[in-house]
Amino acid sequence: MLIQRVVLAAAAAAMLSFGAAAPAGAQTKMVIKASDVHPLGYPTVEAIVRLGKKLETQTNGRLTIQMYPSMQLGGEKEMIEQAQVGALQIARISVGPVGTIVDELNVFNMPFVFRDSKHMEKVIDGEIGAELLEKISTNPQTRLIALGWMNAGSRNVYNTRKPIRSLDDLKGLKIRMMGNPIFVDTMNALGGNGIAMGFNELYNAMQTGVVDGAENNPPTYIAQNHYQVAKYFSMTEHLIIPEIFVFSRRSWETLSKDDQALIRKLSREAQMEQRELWYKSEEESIAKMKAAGIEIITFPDKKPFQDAVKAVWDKYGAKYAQLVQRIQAVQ
Ligand code: GTR
Repeated sequence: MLIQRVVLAAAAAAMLSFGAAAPAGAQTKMVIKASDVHPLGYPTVEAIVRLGKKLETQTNGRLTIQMYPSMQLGGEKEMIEQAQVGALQIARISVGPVGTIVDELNVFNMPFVFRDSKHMEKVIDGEIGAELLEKISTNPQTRLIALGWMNAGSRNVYNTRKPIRSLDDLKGLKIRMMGNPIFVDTMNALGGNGIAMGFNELYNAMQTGVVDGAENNPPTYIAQNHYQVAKYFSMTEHLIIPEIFVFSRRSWETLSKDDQALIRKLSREAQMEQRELWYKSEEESIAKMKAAGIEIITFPDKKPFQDAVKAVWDKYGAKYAQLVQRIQAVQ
């Protein structure tokens, strides 16, 4: 509670100073606050830091990005709220929570919707990616401008109790999922017990046994020290969810058209550069997992998992059928 109040007070103060520094359309000096749940050096954080450096150079220091990493401004829900009121300018978040605001985005939150990471990249780089960014930016409820996508690999189940080698092993395990009913339903369909919870509460929840595990990509598992408490990692790859970075619409409207165009151009570059950082980080994280003695269980045949989530497709699939067809057609 106290922490929340402090964060909100800091956010309100920042909002005032941002508003004062940037009257509409003026080419004023501006410090753009960016936030991420991950630490400095993590691919998504680094991509925005690099974007900031380019922005600073190309505007002769007029526009700069100040990064608040490691959940300094709270979890993703809090980051979205702060960006909506203009207390934060750039929030790098998962598409998971965005789907609860703009339903079309949920197509990317469906289990096994992409064939692999490369397929997902083709989709986000192309027409569908552009359309979905536009949906976020033009939806009056979001109060956000969507700037670009990032790669977050695939999500895998890990837990503190035992190696999961089959669907049966998941039975009875409480697995934390991101706050979106699709994810809870997905975990339940896989046989586990899906529990929606903020990312900022997860480490403690695993440590104290409130949940038995979670699901995420290897870089998150390492960067957030989850491997220290949950030692069994199963490569289920049930979700491939891209990340997104958004700009506060309220702050965006105070930027000149030229500044907006420059930020858009650099965002596209960040989108393409981030994936190089991503693949490197994925490799390094898997090496660290092995060095830490983590048992990594792989599944050459994913069919049992794909069959298990049919219930999720039956429940939500029809809404996204057209988009899914277009996604599948992307080669
Ligand atoms: C990570 C992602 C975060 C956050 C987190 C989660 O992979 O980078 O943005 O969404 O997962 O599980 O909440």
